[in-house]
Amino acid sequence: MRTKVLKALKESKNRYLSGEELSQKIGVSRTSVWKHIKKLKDEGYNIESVSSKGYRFVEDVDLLSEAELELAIQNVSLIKEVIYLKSVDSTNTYAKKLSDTFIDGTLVISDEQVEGRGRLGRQWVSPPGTGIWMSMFLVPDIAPHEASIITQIAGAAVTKVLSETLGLDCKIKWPNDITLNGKKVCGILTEMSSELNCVNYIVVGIGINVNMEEFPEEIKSIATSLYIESGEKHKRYKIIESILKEFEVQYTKFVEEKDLTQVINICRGKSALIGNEVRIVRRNKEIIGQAIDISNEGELIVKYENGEIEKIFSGEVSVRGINGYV
Ligand code: BTX
Repeated sequence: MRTKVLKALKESKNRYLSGEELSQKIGVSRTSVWKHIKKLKDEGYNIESVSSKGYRFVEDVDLLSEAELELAIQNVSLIKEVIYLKSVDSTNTYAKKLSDTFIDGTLVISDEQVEGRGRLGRQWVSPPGTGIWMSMFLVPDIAPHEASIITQIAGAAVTKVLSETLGLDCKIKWPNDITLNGKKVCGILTEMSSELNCVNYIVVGIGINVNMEEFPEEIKSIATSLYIESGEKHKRYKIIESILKEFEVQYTKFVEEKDLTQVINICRGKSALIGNEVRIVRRNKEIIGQAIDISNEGELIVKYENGEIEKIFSGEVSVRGINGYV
């Protein structure tokens, strides 16, 4: 119901909506309207109440709330349910812990993560109020060995939105990071529970640094945010909605038709690695090679100094650029 109140207020732009108008539009009592408005104000929405005129949405703020996220998923049929948390250890951990109770297409979003996770037990810094920390719980009918491509589907979706909608020239550092001007702006962590031949579930965790003005000392040299690179603050809910829509299109094409054409085109076209020297770290052994392409199945193709060519599956190795972060 609160979602409907928020929607009506947003749609009326600067115009006042009387309590009567709102209650008729939504089909609840005026007291109930008042309660929802109060709750929205408590959450931080700037809503003006004038006794003779009614309510007015003063300005759109960068706020995440259950009502806002319900609106964001309205046109994304892949997402069936959204869970919004003010703070959590990690949205991926949360989804995995509650996997028995979750349905396919559950989205968990938190304003803050206090134990955000990267790959191989690394930490993901996730302060409140500034980033997108979200996990999609999905139950695709695919084989376990196909699951790693989901990271690249998510990466392609984020990249498309950041470049086409926000006009930012981002790159994909295969397989799971997105960079802006050589620094990391987004990380993706896909985790899976499976049997030998079937996937029980997949959790796709996406972390995007949106409005941070600075980063802790330990990651300052490698991390950046959309705000730092664009000089503009962004509304997180808008970015979330665009990414979910784009992810839905590409994910469905893959799961239903095994079609990865667009995803691979984006991963190739926006690759931070192709044409560059990379250091392949495998079981503490390092080999230098040149990233020459990404295969149609999403593997990184590397050529070594001895002329040997290898296709690398994601997760198998750690890939680092020779100069600086990428
Ligand atoms: P990764 O292992 O590729 O990157 C982790 C490394 O990135 C860290 O060791 C650190 O050097 C650096 N780092 C940490 N925090 C940040 C940050 N905010 N911005 C840029 N660099 C950083 C990448 O792992 C995958 C991250 C996935 C995060 C999402 S958020 C929602 C979901 N929940 C969760 O716990 N993880 C995922």
